[in-house]
Amino acid sequence: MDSQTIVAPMTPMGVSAVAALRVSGTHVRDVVRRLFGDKSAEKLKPREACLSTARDPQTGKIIDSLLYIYFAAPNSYTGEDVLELYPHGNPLIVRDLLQAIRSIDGVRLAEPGEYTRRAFLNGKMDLTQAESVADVIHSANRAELENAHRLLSGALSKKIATLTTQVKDISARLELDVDFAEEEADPDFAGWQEKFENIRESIKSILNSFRGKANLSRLPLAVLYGAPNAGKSSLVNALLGEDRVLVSNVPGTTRDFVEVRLFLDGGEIRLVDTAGIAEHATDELDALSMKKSREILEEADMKILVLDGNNSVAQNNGSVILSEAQAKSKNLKPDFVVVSKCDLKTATPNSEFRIPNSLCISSKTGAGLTELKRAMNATLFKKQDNQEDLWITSEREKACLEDALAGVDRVLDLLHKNPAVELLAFEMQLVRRALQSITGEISSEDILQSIFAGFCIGK
Ligand SMILES: Nc1nc2c(ncn2[C@@H]2O[C@H](COP(=O)(O)OP(=O)(O)OP(=O)(O)O)[C@@H](O)[C@H]2O)c(=O)[nH]1
Ligand SMILES: [Mg+2]
Repeated sequence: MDSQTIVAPMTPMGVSAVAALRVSGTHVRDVVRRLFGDKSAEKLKPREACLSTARDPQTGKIIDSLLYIYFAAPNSYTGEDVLELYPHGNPLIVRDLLQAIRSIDGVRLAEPGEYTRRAFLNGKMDLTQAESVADVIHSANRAELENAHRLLSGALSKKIATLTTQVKDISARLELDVDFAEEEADPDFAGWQEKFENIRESIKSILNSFRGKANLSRLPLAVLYGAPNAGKSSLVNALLGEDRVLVSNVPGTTRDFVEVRLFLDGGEIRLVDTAGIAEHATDELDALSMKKSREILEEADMKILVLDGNNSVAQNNGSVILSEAQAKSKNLKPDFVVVSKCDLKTATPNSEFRIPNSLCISSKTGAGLTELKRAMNATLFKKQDNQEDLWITSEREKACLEDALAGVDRVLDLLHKNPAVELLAFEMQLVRRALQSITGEISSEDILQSIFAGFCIGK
């Protein structure tokens, strides 16, 4: 393995209260000595937080007063000696500290995912766990995060280990038969067939659970739309709890759609405020705005129609939108209807307006907003049926499982035909190898390269 010591920031470059850097490798003690002095290196104790002043080893200039913790191998994330440093979160300090550590002999900047790669190579985790580290960081909602945690704790590894053992056991029996073939032992083809049918089912069910990588850019999208002046922009501000988008009593205030991020219980979502959709456009710009509103509605996971509860004309207009929606345009069909401005006395929902998914709200008083958020959460973060069970997210693991499944099919085919046991043993070995490569019991430099290249630096 690469004997060089690596260093990288763990936190993004930006201003924050505290930043974090990590050093891993055999030169960790040396780094402590050069930054904090001989005494600090001598009294270095594992897992003890030390407050000290870091100085540039070349110039002796103060870099920062900071906290650091040492983890002695093998009891660290990577399994090597590790030093974590927590300077103030000023990018100038982080750069200076990084530069100072890199200038020490035997230390270089870490490559993406290199800490986790070393953790895998040192047996701290298997490949499914290493891959799930990226999922833990990039999960966009609670369900994904919980799944990532299940993967990280080794839930998939356990399932794969069970399957591998089952295949190994049968292979071992078979190999006995190959060795003692002249004694004409009777291979238990029927029994093995049943076992392989079960293995096949298990592999298929893991394969069917595949969902793709956790991805922050796949946030669910809710779109607010409705007649001009209905109170859409006010609702965006009220949901965010801050004055982010422009509000006025002039219909047509919002021209282009505006996207904001909103946190709901289940996770983060994209919320879009659109230009009001009237029956007729007043001018070319108005027509263009309405066209854009309709376009973004096509992408929406939840379309929320806002009806002006204080304006019967607008409400009728809303009803027009709604009836048009129900009559022909699938795009305008709302998933949820909000009747706005319920703080105003005249704001009573039209009695003919009976829609199951509707709610009266006020952006002024906040009435109904909690219920609206709950409804959005329920639609955008639907509960999964297999909440307790896990799903796989790695294309690589999926490909290995497909290889294993194809192998199992070949084994089953052979078993039907009462084959030569050598052939059967060979196919079983291929199944076993496909399963073992999922957890990385068998892996190659190329595979590791492609897995860890997708990680961020510092992980
Ligand atoms: N009393 C009261 N007034 C509201 C409420 N929500 C919005 N308004 C008022 O209604 C007017 C229109 O609000 P906006 O949020 O700009 O409406 P909009 O739907 O974004 O309008 P366009 O961008 O023109 O399509 C403003 O004068 C708001 O102050 C509410 O809950 N209560
Ligand atoms: Mg607006």
